Amino acid sequence: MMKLYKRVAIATLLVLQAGILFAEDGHQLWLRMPLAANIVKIVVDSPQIDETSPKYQPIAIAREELELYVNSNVEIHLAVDAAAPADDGFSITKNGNSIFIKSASAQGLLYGTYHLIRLQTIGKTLKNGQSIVEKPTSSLRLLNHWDNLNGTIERGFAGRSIFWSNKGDIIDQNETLLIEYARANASIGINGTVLNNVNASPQMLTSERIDQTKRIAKILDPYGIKVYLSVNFASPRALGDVSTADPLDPDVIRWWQNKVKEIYDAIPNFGGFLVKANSEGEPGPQDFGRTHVDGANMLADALKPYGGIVMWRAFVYAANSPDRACQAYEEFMPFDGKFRDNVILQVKNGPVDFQPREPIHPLFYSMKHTKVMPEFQITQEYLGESVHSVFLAPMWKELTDVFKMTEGVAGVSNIGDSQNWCGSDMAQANWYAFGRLAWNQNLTSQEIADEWIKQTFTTNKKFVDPVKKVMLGSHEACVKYMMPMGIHHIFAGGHHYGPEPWYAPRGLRADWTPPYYHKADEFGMGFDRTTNGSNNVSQYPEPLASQYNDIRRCPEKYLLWFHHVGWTQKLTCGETLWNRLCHIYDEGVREAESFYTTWQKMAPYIDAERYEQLRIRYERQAKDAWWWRDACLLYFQTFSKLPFPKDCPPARHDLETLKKYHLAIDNYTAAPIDQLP
Ligand code: GCW
Repeated sequence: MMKLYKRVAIATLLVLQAGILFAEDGHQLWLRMPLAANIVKIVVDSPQIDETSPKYQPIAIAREELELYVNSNVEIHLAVDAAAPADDGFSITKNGNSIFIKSASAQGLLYGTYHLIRLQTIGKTLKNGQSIVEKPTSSLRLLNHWDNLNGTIERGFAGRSIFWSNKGDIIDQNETLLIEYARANASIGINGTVLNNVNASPQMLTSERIDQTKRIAKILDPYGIKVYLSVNFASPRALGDVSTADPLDPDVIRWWQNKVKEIYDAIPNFGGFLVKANSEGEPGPQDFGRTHVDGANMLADALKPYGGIVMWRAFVYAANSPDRACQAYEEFMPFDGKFRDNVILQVKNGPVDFQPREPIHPLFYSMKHTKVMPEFQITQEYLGESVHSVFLAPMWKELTDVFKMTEGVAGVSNIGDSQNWCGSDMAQANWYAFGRLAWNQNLTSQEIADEWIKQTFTTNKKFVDPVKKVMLGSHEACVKYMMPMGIHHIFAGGHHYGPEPWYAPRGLRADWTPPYYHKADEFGMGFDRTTNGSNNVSQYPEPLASQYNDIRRCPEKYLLWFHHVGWTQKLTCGETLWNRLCHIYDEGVREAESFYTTWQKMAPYIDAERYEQLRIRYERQAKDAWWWRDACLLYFQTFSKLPFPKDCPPARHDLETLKKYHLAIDNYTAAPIDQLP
C-alpha cells in the first residue's frame, strides 16, 4: 500500500526533472512539498517495534514520508516513549545533526512527522536545541460526510462520493484515492470520519454495506482514521427484522446489540454511530413516545462493550415553533446529565442552521453535565458553495474563542470525487482549517491561512500577503453582501446559493421561508427574540442575555437576529437602520470586487491552471455580491419605502427580473457559473 506513494512521488520527480511542464490540478492539496534531494537517515529508537505489525503501521508511513520529503542532512530518530506526550501528542527536538520525534503512541509519531514536514515547507526550520511540544485540544477530530449510498452528496459541490456508488465496487476502484484521502487527513490531525449522510438510509446497516465499510476502514486505518456510520433510527423496522423501532422494546434492543456485534466483528476499531433523530422528517425515539435520552442511551449501551460512542445531533426543530432558534435548547436542556458517558451531543455552531453568521448556540454555554461537540459545516451550503471563496476559520473562531472543544469537533465535509477534491482550490483551505483547528483550537486564522497558502501555492511574499488578506476578510465580506446585521436564512427556495428574501409559497411551513426570519414590514425588520418577543435571549447566560436583550447594547452583527428594528430608528453608530443596511451591503460588494482585483494581480506567482480556475470564481463572486445586494435592498425597500442614501450607487438589477429568475440547480450540483444573472 505504502509503496504506491513512493511510485507516485518518484514519477512526479522524474517528470519535473525532465523539465516537462506539470499541469496543476489541485489534487495534491497542501501536500505539494518537493521530494528531498538527499537521503535522510531514519532511526527507530524503540527496538521492540515491529513496523510491519498493524499497531505500528503509522511508523512505517512516517518513515517513508520523512525519507521522501525531509530536505536536510539530519538523522531523524523516532521513538515511542511512555514518558513522551500522549493522546496523539508528540515532541520534536533538534540536537546537533539529529531531530528526535517522540510520542507515547505510533500515531503521535506520524502526526509529529507531518508537523515537521509542514514546518520545513513553510520555511520554519528548527534551531539547534529547540523543542516543540504539541497535543491536540480535541480528542475526536471528525469529518462528517453527507454521502448517500447512491453516490450523490447532500449539499456537496465537488462531484460524487468517494466512498459509495450504486454499483458497490467503488472501493476497489478508489483505493488510491482513499489512501490519498487518509493521508491528507492525517497530515492535519483528523482522526475519524463518518462515511454516510445523517439523513441515513437503513440500507447502510445491511451486511453488504458493512462489508464495504470494512474495506474502507482497512484502507484508512494505518493513517489513524477511525470509521463511524450515521444510522437511521428506524433501521430495525425498516430492514424488516422487527415490527417497531421503539428503543425500549426488548426485540429492538437485541436487534441493535446484534448489529453492533456484527459491525465490530468486521471492524474491531469501529468508532460508533452518528444519529439525526426526530429532525426534518427523520425517524427517532419520539415516534414511539420516547425521548432523546431513551434513544441515545439504548444505542450507547449496545456500543459500550466495544468502546464505541454515539454522537446524537441536537439539530431539531418542529414545524409550528414560534422561534426555531429556541427549540434545541428547549428539547435538550432538561436532559442535561441524563446521557450515558459514551454519548456526545453534536451541536451546530449556531441555533438555526449554518447561516453566514449566527450567534453561538446557547447549549454551548449551558450544557454542563453532558458531553458536547460542535458541528461545523465545511461544505459551503450557505456560503456560496464551491463558487465563492470564503475562508471559514474566522467564523469558526467565533465559537472556539468561547467554547473548549475538549471532547471533539465534527465538520461536514466538502470533499467529492472532483479532481481538486473540493470543487475549488480555495475551498481546500476550509478542509485544512477545520483539521488544524480541531488539532489546536488556539491557532489563529492568520496562522492557518499563512501556512495553508505557503504549502498550497507558494512562499513568495508577493502572493502570500495579499492572498492572506483576501482570505481573512472573506467571511466578513460574505456576511455583508449576503446577510449583514444578523439577518439570516433569506436564501432561495430551491437552493441555498442565491437570494430570495421574498420566497414564501402558500402552504409551505413558515420556517422554511425567509419572511419567517427577516420579518420585514412597514415599521422595520428583524426577529424579536427579546424578553418581549420569543424570549430566546433568556437561553443565554448573563451578561450576554441582558446585552442581547438591550437594543442599544446588542452587537450590530446580531441586531436583527435579536431585535425588530424600525427603518428610521437611529442606531448607536448614528445612522438609521435603513441607511446602515444599504451601506453595509455596499461595503460587501466593494470588498468582493476588491478580492477579484487582487486576484487578477496574482497571475505571475502561481500556475496558470489554478490561477484561472479561481479567477473565474472571484469574478463570479463579485457579480453575485451585486445580485445579493440588489435583491435584498430592492425587496426590503418595498417595505421601508426609503431611497438609497446618496452615496450608495443605484441597483444594477431590477426586482421584477430578479424575482422571475430561477437558478436550475439541485443539492448535488454546484451553481453553474455561466447561468447566473
Ligand atoms: O443544513 C441543513 C441542510 C440539510 C441537512 C440538515 C442537517 C443533512 O439543508 O440538507 O441535512 O441541515 O444538518 O441535518
